[in-house]
Amino acid sequence: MRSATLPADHDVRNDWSVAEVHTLFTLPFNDLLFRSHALHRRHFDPNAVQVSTLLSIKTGACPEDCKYCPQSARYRTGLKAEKLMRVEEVVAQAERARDSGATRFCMGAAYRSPRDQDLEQIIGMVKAVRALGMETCATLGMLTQAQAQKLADAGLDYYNHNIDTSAEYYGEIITTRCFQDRLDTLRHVRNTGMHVCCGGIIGMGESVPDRAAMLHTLATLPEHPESVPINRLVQVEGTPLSGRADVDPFDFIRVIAVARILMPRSHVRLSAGRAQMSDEMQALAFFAGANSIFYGEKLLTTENSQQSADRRLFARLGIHAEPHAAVDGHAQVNAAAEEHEQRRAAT
Ligand code: SAM
Ligand code: DTB
Ligand code: SF4
Repeated sequence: MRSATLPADHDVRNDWSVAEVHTLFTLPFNDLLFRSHALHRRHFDPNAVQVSTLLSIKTGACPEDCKYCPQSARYRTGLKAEKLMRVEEVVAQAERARDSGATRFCMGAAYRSPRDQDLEQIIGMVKAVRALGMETCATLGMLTQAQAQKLADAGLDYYNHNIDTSAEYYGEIITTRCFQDRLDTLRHVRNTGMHVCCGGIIGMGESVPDRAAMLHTLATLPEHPESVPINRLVQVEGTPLSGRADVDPFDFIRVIAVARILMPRSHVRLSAGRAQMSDEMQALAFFAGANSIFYGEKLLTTENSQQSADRRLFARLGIHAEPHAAVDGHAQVNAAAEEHEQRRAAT
């Protein structure tokens, strides 16, 4: 372990080797969690979790063939397709989310890539949601450099674009685009200075080396994504991936812990799949380093944990919602972690 006297910036590396990441996955569970939790405390208030709400602003009828996704037009899941929402409807939903305690609002659209005329409408949403004082995130599929720039100019804080799995396993899950397409969009987003939100899905039949390779790709990008969603596959009947055995909960927690160690200053989000997790499993995920959740009745098209259950869980664990990091997410979060350490030292 690194010495506690080293500056916290020393923990941030972009030169991880695949072998190092593999080694982390083979650590005994307690050793891995001890290490990830220690790092988590150095960089964040360990009792604060960011609360984010998701909204599907354009649902279903997607031309892509992602085998996990209920929104692909190729699978019969019974999902009703819906056109791009109007700006006023989106703002009303964002207000509701803000009033129930969310500080961040993520708008998702089932596109391979957005049409320029739709992007104009979405830009209207970004501006209006930002005006409510919320952090904004959008996930709209592949973007050209010019499209990414338009979103950045509109003030979008984060763009979500997941790599989902390893480069090696990608072709087993999606055939209508390739891994490099994802990396290209991520580069376009990064070039604009927007924050990057990028993670993946666990439970699609991938191997542990695939999980290690996925996290290795994220942790060796020129800059770590500021937000790293780790989804547990939500199995939707009619999609090719439904009916699989669930991932072992401890194996899922290992992914959270390794993500925390590799990207110590990023928010690691315990994303899809919480509705199927016990409170104990979620508590372990927070201990391992997860510090962001989706809060609200729905994810995009599937059920999320009940809001009342989340409020009870936070109260039982003494967790509070992280305040909105308006200007520089990292700087504010580090300040919060320092404050927490001072409070702890004083008691
Ligand atoms: N169409 C855009 C794209 O693919 O980038 C944006 C929306 S897409 C639904 C956003 C992400 O949701 C996917 O990259 C995937 O990681 C996640 N996702 C979709 N279906 C899921 C499922 N059944 N279980 C877990 N995560 C899922
Ligand atoms: C992410 O990584 N997970 C979210 C968000 N980013 C867009 C989406 C989860 C979707 C789960 C399946 C559904 O509700 O359709
Ligand atoms: Fe379309 Fe995105 Fe679903 Fe893939 S994950 S089918 S691109 S909505």
